[in-house]
Amino acid sequence: MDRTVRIIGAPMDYGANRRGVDMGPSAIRYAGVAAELETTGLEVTDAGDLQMPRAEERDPEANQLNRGNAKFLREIEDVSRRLAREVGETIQEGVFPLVLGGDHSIAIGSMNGSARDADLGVVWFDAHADLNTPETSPSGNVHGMPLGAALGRGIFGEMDWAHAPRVREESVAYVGLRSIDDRERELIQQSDITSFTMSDIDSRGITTVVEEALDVATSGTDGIHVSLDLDWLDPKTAPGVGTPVRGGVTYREAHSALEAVSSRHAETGVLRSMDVVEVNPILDEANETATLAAELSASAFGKRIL
Ligand code: 4U7
Ligand code: MN
Ligand code: MN
Ligand code: MN
Repeated sequence: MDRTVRIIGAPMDYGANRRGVDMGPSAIRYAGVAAELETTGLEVTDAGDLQMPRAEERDPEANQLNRGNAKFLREIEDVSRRLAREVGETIQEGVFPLVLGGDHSIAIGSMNGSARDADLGVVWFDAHADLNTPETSPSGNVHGMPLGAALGRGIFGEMDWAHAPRVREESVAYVGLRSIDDRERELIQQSDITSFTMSDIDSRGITTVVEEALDVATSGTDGIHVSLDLDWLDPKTAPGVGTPVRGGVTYREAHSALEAVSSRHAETGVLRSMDVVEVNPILDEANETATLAAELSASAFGKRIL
């Protein structure tokens, strides 16, 4: 790949119940993400972390909008606006933004930045659908809402920092779902989103499924955003995540999926932006999950393990 990658740390910890994902960017850097990426011949720069107040210093219920249950919405708005600007400017410079989370609510900012000058397809590697809104969320945790936000569902439709009008349902593909809320299931069924569950991977294989997801996201768009939630993997392989769900993809499947992304990019230059989220080193053993996050990022950019 001929591009420079800029690492952007987004130590957001407002979107989930269990504190610790704010250490994700440090843990992934410590695991050697820059060196991993450089093995593929890429130039790598690091923009450092976006500054944000610690969740403990804020009241999750303060300054809330008068509808819905979303926690820390004002703080998340502030970070999302700044992250979107940084991602948008990075792409304009011809540099590839790799955003390290932080909880998955950072994807609101990444997708808004990436979709500023482009119709954007999205491939969402996750155990969860993240399609809730403040009206449907059972938890109020915004890490379960970033796709609902980008697609402008519910009150997110009124929020310009959340809604990314150039991300359309028909260009969004889930890969690896296995934990969906009842309301989300209805929303997915009524929507034009394509969803590949774990059973699809069981029966059809990771390669076929990822190729089809890439077809969905690239068709009629200018490029794609890849969002990688580490809880997509099986918790035996990636224990350091806030919301583990049994029955996820294996180490091999994860690598082959991200390698398929890099092959598609090598053919058609489709990859615009990526985020790697939900690494919680507090819950981890020997920084295993962050190491995996670093390796998988390199796979997305062309590193091959035999
Ligand atoms: B993650 C959940 F209710 N759906 O909304 C919610 F099960 O970014 C979980 O994918 C969300 O890790 C998980 O709180 C968000 C819950
Ligand atoms: Mn998840
Ligand atoms: Mn997620
Ligand atoms: Mn999670």
